[in-house]
Amino acid sequence: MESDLDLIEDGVVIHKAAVPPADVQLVKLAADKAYAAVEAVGIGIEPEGSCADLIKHIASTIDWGGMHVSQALDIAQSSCPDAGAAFDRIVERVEQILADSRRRSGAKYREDLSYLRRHRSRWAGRRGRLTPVPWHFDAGAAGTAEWDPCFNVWMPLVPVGTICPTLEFLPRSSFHVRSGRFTTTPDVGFPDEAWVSSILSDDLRLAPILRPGDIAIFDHWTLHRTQPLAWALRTRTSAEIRFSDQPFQPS
Ligand SMILES: O=C(O)CCC(=O)C(=O)O
Ligand SMILES: [Fe+2]
Repeated sequence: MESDLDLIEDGVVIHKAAVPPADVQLVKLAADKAYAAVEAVGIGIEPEGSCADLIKHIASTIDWGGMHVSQALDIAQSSCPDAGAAFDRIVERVEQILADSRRRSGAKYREDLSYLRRHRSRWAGRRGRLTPVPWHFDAGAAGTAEWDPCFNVWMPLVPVGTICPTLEFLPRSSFHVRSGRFTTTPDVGFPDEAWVSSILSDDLRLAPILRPGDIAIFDHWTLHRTQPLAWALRTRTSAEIRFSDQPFQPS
């Protein structure tokens, strides 16, 4: 089921029940395993096995709450062997949805630009900290400008929009950027608050309530942020799966 927004015109579209919740659940199990392995390093437990170096590397960079989806699947491979195939099915399905939303052939999955991200609940205390992301354009903040056209398929692994933050979007912001109306747009990812307030005043904001299986697809010039919630009661894990017409070329 598709929302009445249009990806081309509005820069964001919501698809409910886009992918099977059972596949999302398998990816969530893998994510939970990978985060558990990485967080164990934080409390002094040495990782073992073939992914030990990878786990230690992620542990040293996990401050922002993220790791590559492919890294999580690798780490969890032995305990969740079906998660990789579940993720492949998800990618195949969203490539089709993306193609339909663009009314042209779909962009290709970019493993190198795709991440899991975890926000701690406020109750996590010393085990973690909240990692809300302020208003930004992925083109700058996620470094995807050079891969235009580029889309983020945002897929929460838990229900979001009530007790866990969803994303908040400014629909049509990509249209304004591309048509030059936002002339003060900095080409860096995070515009300053004053600039954001000046363009937000008369525009619709969208903070969709989503369940596992639902996705939000948005252009990398669509302004968005973590939904500000006074109380985030649960840890929220989500996948940001990026697609571009330009395939990744490993150097
Ligand atoms: O997880 C969040 O709240 C922010 C995610 C985000 O900005 C993104 O996926 O591009
Ligand atoms: Fe983003």
